[in-house]
Amino acid sequence: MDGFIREFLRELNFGQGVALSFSSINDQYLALARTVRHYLMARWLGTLRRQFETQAKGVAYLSAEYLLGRQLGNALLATGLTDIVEEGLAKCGIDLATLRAQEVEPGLGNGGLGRLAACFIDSLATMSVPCVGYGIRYEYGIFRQTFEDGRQVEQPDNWLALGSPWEFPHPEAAQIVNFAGHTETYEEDGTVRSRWIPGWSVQAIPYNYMVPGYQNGRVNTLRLWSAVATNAFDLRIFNSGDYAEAVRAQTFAENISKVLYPEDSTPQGKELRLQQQYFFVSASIHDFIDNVLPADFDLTHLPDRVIFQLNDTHPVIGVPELMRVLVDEKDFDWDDAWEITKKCFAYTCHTLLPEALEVWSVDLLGRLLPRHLEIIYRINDEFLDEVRERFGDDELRIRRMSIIAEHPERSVRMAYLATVAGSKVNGVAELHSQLLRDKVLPDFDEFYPGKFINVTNGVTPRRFIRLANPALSELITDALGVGWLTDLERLRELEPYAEDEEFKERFRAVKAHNKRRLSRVLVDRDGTSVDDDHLLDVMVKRLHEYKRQTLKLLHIVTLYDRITSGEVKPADIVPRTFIFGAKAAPGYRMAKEIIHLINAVGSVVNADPAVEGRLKVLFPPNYNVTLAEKVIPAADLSEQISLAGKEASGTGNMKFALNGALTIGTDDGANIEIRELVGDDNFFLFGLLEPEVEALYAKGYVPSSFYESDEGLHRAIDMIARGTFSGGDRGVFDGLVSNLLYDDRFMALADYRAYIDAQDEVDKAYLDEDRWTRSAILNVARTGFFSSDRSMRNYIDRIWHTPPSF
Ligand code: 26Q
Repeated sequence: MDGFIREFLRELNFGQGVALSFSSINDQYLALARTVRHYLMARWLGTLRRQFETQAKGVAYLSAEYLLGRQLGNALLATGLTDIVEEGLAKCGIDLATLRAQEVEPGLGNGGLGRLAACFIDSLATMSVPCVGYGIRYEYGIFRQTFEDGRQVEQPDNWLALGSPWEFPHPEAAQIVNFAGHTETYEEDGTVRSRWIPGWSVQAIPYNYMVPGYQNGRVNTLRLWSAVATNAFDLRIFNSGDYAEAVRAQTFAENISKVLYPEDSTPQGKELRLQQQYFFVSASIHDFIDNVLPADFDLTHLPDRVIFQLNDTHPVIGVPELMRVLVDEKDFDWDDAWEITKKCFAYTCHTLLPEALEVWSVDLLGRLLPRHLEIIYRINDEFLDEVRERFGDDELRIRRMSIIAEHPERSVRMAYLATVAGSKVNGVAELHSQLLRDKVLPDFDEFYPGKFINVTNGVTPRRFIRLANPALSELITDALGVGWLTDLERLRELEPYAEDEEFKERFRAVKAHNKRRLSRVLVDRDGTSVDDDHLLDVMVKRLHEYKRQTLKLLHIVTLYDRITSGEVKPADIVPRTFIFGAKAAPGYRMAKEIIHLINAVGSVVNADPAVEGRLKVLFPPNYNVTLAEKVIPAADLSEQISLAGKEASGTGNMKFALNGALTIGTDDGANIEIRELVGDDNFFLFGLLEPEVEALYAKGYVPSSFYESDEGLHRAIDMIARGTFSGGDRGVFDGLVSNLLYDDRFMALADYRAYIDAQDEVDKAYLDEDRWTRSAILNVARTGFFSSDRSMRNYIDRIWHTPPSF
């Protein structure tokens, strides 16, 4: 410990340049972070050296998003230093928790997909699998959400402002990334070849981040790229004497990594977004070839050394990029290059919504990346030749399967390109993978037997159990001993404890403790609180119509109606606190209206004395990983209520179950697998099944008929329409109400009655404390499957073939 104190004070004095007595919390936090990273440095260098020596095959995970969450706690956990640091700081009169709270989380992702990437790289490091994560160092991550009069207002996320002690810039390892210009043909040895004369370029500067394995001596690397102007970029302009223009040119280049796009569905096809994608993918592929492989490496053997995993279609432009490198730069024959490329990529799909499938207009792509468009055309021509060979001139099939769509404008279907190029295509939960094969890409499934597989998502138990829920972790360790954190199926051994009175009592005490902890956090950040004796009912996830936050609202409004109409006495209802956490894409109007309504309902319900405090609606702004770590361990009930067939997997659902919340959920995504594991008695299932949803669409869904025939629903919608939550103003939520009555694409009204009935069952179950605790324990005991270590094992065995290294 004295060693730690010495190191810490050294960092404070010599790194930060302040004396302890004059240091700010931020000084202390930065010094501590740097001290802790020193402890990881030897492992990091060792990992890099051994990686170079063994030349083992590794994963290059390509993801436009990494939603990492705070780093300090995880680094302390990985090194096993937490206790020493806590005591050492205390001797200096410093509270570790205060310093941890000082860290601004890197919010370099929107939600599930970005957080999944963070969980995966954690698991790979913990399992000693060689992996480098590649992505973008956005200067501004996901916006900070505030509310003004209940409406969402976005603020820039200036996460780098107070310093970022976890990153290591390497300007000497910069890559050049080219854009635009034109292609030209030329002849060489009697063959006609094409080359790219780019129009402009930027520099990609890598910033390395440590990805420590859990107490295993391994530290992998996350390499995020930042864009800066090249010297050539502005030199010409400088020399022409136009200083202002030259500076403007720099700004143009640096825009590329400036900000994370806050849409997580219905991508807009913006040029800057395509620039971002190509920017990080091109830099990453070149980086791997230049810096990870030895200098004399024969790229024929590239598939023995790397698999590029495509996290959704965002990095798919890497496919024509690798082809271009091999054919144009390394003089490979096209067919040989294609054989190599096909073995080097695999693709994970994360959606089922047609509007979320990425397409780029040929016009835009051809302007920004003319050579890549040529390559895509050739890949498509040869692919369609193969299709013709198999199926004859089935013109409809050819049109359906073409990587190039003709309508509504000529464009590149990125998911098709990824499917044609990928050695494997995986969905993220059983149902999702099935629907992917049957509904989204059936022609491809027929054409490529065995290419489509499922790998159900997972979450890292290090962050989402051990760090987020120390009290539960201690209880588990008391029962099972150590080792479960890297072998999560061992949670099964908790099953007998579901009948153990003393364990149950302690389990309840853990939940109560976590609720109080959350309450303190909410008091500090928003001046709200959670009552000890309330059922804590939580819905936290991006705001999207398919996720159906409005269905949750209709439940709350119905409970409120039961009280205000006198149907039930407040004393007779099970007291509940509802917590919402959700960001809406800034341009998604309906989502923003739903946010407004949640806040409006909260204001009215929370302030109405008739409710007698038995219902409370909280919507802490700016839900992020940091808040998730406090909310999830406190929850009693997890809301996973998407329309069946729309949520690819969900990963929040797994985190809640692992922390002993019961799920109320539809037959969708990974909910299905959770329910199969925990058992019907320990899960509140409701709602239409996916085939029933399809059938209802097919026969013609009329939402208003549900409104007409269900009195509770009628009353709830009328309350909203009448202005109960908008000071009597009927106009405020008109768009939302009309949408529900006349469109309701995601069938909230069709599932309303089943949902309300299921919620009434929840109330009954909660009143039986013993039964509830038993179910909650069984949720923990039976969901070890959802460790991202298991997901990674599946990827390794079935897609990557990258065994653990050392
Ligand atoms: C694409 C192009 C342009 C701009 C933005 C985007 C974009 C960005 C993010 C598109 C989609 C996303 C994120 C999608 C996402 O988070 N999907 C979720 O992935 C989880 C992990 O697999 C699943 O659990 C969720 O079901 C799925 O919704």
